[in-house]
Amino acid sequence: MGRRLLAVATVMTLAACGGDSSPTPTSPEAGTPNTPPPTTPMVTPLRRIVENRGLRVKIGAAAGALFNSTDAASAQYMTVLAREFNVLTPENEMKFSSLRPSRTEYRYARPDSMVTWAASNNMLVRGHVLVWHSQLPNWLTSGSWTTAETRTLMLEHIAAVAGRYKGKLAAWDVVNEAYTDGTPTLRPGFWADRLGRSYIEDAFRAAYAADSATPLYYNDYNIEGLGAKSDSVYNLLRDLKARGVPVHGIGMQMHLIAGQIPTVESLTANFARFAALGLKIQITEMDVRVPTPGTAAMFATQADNYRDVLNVCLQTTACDMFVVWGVTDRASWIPSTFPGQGDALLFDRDFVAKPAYTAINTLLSTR
Ligand code: 9MR
Repeated sequence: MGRRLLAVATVMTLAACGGDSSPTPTSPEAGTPNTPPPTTPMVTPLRRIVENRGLRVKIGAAAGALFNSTDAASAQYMTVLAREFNVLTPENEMKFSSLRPSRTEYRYARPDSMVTWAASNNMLVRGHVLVWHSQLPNWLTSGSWTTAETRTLMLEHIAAVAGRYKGKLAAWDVVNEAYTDGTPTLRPGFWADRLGRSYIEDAFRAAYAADSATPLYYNDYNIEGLGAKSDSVYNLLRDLKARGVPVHGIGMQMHLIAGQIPTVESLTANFARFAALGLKIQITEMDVRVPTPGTAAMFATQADNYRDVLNVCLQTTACDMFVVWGVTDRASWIPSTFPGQGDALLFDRDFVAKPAYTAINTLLSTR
């Protein structure tokens, strides 16, 4: 698919540069401030390109277990996260099961620390996620709730969590993955089974009531190109918009397989039809998995795929954010979910920038 940038074959060289306006990064592990870290690319970091050039599209990463942890790689992780990205999405920390060990207890310490750290690093935060069928606590899923009680549980969760972060987020994923794959219908699950399809609009209205200033997103996967599932989501959002439900954007997760992504034409046409509904578009969880260990050829294909998707976003006025689902191949959801696959991110296990990094850095630099 598409042209291949010459640059993608070259793994980034290993010296410091830091970019026009950013200080020369130093490695927290290197000990001596004048010793550049071994994996700092000799290019302007992604966020600095975006900021220096005033590009519309912000560039982000999901932050997960390595964020401020005791893991030996955490310091380097934090350095790369702050250096390269100006958006942070908590990978799991704002999910129902993470936040609420019981109906009355809320554990905000870790997501709060991410929001505070992001602000101090001049980064935006995407809130993820208010209503999803997955990562729900046992006290909730094993309870025998009436329909009315279930609805109250959903609404009180949204009011509390969206209220907590009111004014602090750049977006909320309000409803996540409401449609099945294959022949897309409403996905069965805790909320849908008890509340039916109306839970979707009720969730958006409740999020708006709690925080009317933050753009509210529907987020899903396998909806990036034209197809039966994106048709279903398109019809849902068209209906919600027509009835005045406060939904402002569509999150295209973009969990892709190298070499098997939708065509640029399909992505472009699909983005255009959602934009025509008056919706913003954000790429919310991009990764491009390869069979592991990845080969140079697969990483070149992966780089093409990253570049093509970013380019569609750059060319679609409504698309204003490009978020990757993790920082380093050292920490990704993929190997445990798809054994034998992984290496899907921009930095390898040692935080060395991969051809995919070079491809998007070059694209941003030449836009
Ligand atoms: O990356 C997340 C992983 O650590 C969790 O174990 C998993 C639980 O289902 O969720 C992963 O993130 C998902 C995201 O919240 C929604 N879209 C799909 C992502 C990958 O599964």
